[in-house]
Amino acid sequence: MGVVNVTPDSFSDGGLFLATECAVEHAKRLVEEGADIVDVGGESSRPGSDPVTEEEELNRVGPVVSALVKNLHVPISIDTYKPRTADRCLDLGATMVNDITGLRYADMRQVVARHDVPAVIMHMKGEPKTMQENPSYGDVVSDVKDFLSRRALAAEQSGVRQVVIDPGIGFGKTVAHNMTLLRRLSEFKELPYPVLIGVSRKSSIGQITGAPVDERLPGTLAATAIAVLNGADVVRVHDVKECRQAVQVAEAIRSA
Ligand code: HH2
Repeated sequence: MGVVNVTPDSFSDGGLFLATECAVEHAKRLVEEGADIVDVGGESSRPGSDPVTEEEELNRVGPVVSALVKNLHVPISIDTYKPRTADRCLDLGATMVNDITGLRYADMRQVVARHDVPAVIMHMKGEPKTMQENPSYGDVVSDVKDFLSRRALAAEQSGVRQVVIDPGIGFGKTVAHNMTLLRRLSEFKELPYPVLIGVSRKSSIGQITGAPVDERLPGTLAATAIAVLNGADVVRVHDVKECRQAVQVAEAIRSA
């Protein structure tokens, strides 16, 4: 899954693809490099970020989704927790919803069910503005797994038929929590859903290595390969070409 952030403030590529044409060109490149899904987002969720209005979010992502649906042959996912944004983008031809709040809102569950599309249910403790203020867990893997299991069940009860789960690396978690989730990722495979991981360029990699955000590709490749080895079915990344190769090698090792 290749990331297209149509935002002025995303942590690693904010402002780069704010103009529709830039976002579309970028998405085309990601597909040429091997992305099987393109994930379009219009609101940054980096720690400390402020939400944007539904109107602003739709103004950013609507034209991009329209253009991508016409120009690309891969599924377009919409990275939003706002039901109206999701509904409109699905009307425009997107075929997947990526919800960092884990389909918390009943309206969103209904939108996903009505369009009968897959949804990513991600774990986040708190909300982006405050989530990194001293997050704590009993056992992080059990707690996150319980949350995902409950949310997936609620989604299914609302008529959602295809759920993908995501432990939410960096969303209300310390470096130790994130590393534990990656090391014990195979435990999430006990649930009957595909697993998605987004670790690309994240601050944990910076905290471990000291690398600034634009120099975190080697760390991203290591974490991505290990996630795949431990069972990740989908990886959400910025550097598709490089990650694709890491995924191919990790998959070959996993199935050897
Ligand atoms: N991470 C980000 C955004 N959306 N969705 C899922 N399912 N999993 C993730 O790990 C995830 C996500 C944050 O990364 P990015 O989009 O690059 O940054 P920003 O939120 O600043 O736009």
